[in-house]
Amino acid sequence: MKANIHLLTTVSLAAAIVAAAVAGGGWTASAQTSTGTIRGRIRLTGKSPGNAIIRMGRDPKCAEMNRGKRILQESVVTSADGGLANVFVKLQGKFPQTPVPAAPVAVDQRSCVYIPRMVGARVGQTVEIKNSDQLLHNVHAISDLTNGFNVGQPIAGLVHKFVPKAEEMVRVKCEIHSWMTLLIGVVNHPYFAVSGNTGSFEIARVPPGTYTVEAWHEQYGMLTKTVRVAAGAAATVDFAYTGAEKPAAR
Ligand SMILES: [Cu+2]
Repeated sequence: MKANIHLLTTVSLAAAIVAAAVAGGGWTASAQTSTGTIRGRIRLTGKSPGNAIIRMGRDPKCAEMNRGKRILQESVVTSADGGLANVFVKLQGKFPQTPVPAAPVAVDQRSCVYIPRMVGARVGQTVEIKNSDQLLHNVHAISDLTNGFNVGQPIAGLVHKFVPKAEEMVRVKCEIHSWMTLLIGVVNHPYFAVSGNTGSFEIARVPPGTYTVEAWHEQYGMLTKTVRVAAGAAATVDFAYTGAEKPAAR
């Protein structure tokens, strides 16, 4: 009987340590060994269609800020060996609630483009959209759910704080400068990433299990793959778009 009580205490203590690690949201030793990592690379196997030159003449102030530069859309951004950037990767499904990061996701409007073009945010996490240009931008979020808003930012330094309420890919545009596009992937859990300039991505601290990984690109839409994540290990999931995929609806 005494042994049983001792065992119960030990188990409770272990559970408490795990709970504390999760609540803290930090990268602790126990989180490293009790969870796994998903790494991968996204490629465009077909020829890149290239990106259109942005004609900023509609707003002379934008044209002036970019004088002498050739500013391209970033619809299909590839590296020399075919890595595809700005692909939103996430795990499908529901997960136990974890704390939403206190740090905001920052987006800038600078020289009449959004920087970066794609970000990810948790439901309930603040997204700060700043205007660094001394001119009027209009920030218009298009949502099928409850993430929509439409605000004007007439001067430099203004920051619009937006707290997404529902999981969705939110497209943000500027009604004044039609070429401006921002994509905010809103997710209910922390298991998401945006592919970088080499097409690589990493999702850390994933609870062990089998998942469907979803990749979404604004021109080529969605691809999915199944992955098995083991504690203390890294699983690899690569995606390849041919370039013949139909444009995504949003
Ligand atoms: Cu604008």
